[in-house]
Amino acid sequence: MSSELVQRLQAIVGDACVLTSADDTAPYLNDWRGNYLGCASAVVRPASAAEVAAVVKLCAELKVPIVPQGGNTGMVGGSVPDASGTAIVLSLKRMNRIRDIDLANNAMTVEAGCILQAVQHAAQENHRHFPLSLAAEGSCTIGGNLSTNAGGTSVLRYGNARDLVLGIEAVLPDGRIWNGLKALRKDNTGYDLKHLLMGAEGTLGIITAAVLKLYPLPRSTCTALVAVRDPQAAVLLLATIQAALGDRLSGFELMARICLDHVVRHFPATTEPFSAKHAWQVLIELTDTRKDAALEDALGAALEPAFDTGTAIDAVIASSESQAQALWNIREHIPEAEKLQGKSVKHDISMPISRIAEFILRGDAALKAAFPEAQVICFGHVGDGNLHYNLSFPGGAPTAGQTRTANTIVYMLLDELHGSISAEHGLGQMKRDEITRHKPAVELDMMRAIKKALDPQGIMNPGKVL
Ligand code: FAD
Ligand code: 2HG
Ligand code: ZN
Repeated sequence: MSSELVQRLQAIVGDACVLTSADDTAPYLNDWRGNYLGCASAVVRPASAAEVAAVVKLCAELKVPIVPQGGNTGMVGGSVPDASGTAIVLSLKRMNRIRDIDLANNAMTVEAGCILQAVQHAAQENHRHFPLSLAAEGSCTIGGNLSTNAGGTSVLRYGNARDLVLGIEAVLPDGRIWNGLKALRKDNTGYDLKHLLMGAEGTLGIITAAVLKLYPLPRSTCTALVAVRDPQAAVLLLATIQAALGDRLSGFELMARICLDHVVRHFPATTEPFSAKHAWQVLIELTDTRKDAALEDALGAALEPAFDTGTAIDAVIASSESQAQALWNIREHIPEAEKLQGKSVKHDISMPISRIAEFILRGDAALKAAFPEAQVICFGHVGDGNLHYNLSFPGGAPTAGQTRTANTIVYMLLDELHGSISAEHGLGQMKRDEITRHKPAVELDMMRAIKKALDPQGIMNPGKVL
């Protein structure tokens, strides 16, 4: 069977694009965090939607599971096969063409394997802005971004990945190509099917291309780091800045002191932004499409009352692009610094913004009681109610028992605060019982019905999400 599969895959994509040796396949079989190690009968690298369709048709005929993969930067093991070796990994990386840019329609059609940064640059070269932005943008692909409905650092102004899409093209689990590449801003002709494929983490089909929305290019930017009294002060400051500056606020990122400690320790080129070590800080970004928008003055004025009330206690406003980049570097290096520090338990969670301070207060106390030796690494997209609330154990990697207890503490608190156990990274290989315990039964029933209808054989990324 295996050699029949390999030969027939070779006939579709060519011998060089079916990888089977251990050396060739290794980079596709583990994840960025080093948490999951899988096995596959082959890694297949098609170059077109027609080739993807032929591969999927073959796998449907032979009942071979398919794990779609983009840049393999996911945080939850969604792009890694299980250890059985029965699946193939279908890498979209060769499908990296920008098919079309329609400036009058502010839209760009790209293939799924385009690297996010290449998409941003293509937009910029055409005097447009593609706003999705995350630290993995040099390696993640647009197909992976849409399949995880990625968030990142400009969601509060522009929305999640799914909000940036007008249409998609996808290969369904039976091998049919669905051409949904309409570039329409209004289309109420029944169910909006593209939204089923987005955020499905490759369990309902393979996204092969997308029509993305483009925005006017920002011409003024102001970046600042503001030390705040505590998380409640960060939330108050968010409201103050939003009231004063509206949608010119494009980024609002919270960082606990420990995040800076890790970045400074592991990236020695980093300079401390303040002379004092503050417990909490927010990175603020303002943008405007006008050239001389005087954003620094506007931010200074908005911060004044915050300093008067003690909400804000210190601030640096970048006076050059390189200073702004240095501030962003601190924020963007947090995941890597955390990884260099050792394995951690990650919680990518969301809650109403109004409950963030309460969550941190109660979560910290409960985790401290359960694990006096552990440290909470708290940072994230406060403007979206999305925290990265990770736990690191000085003794080394957390045990399965520690992970489960930490998850229980965090997830129970989130249930009480009407939050979510996965805000932007997806579910991937998260424990099934942990997922089902925190989702209403009727929601799970609808998800299972959709999966069964689209993928009755269960070959698309099995064991993920559901
Ligand atoms: P992969 O990791 O290859 O795949 C992710 C999932 O999508 C898997 O389930 C896979 O099967 C599926 N998939 C991939 N391509 C397709 C396709 N074409 N069709 C169908 N299914 C597909 N995420 C955020 O949301 N916000 C952040 O701020 C953020 N920051 C990060 C910073 C770092 C340093 C790192 C390493 C990761 C970060 N991530 C972040 C997580 C990750 O980068 C995103 O989830 C990204 O969207 C994944 O893209 P990818 O191409 O690497 O997908
Ligand atoms: C970020 O916002 C990413 O930097 C990664 O979503 C979060 O490493 C994490 O926990
Ligand atoms: Zn994030």
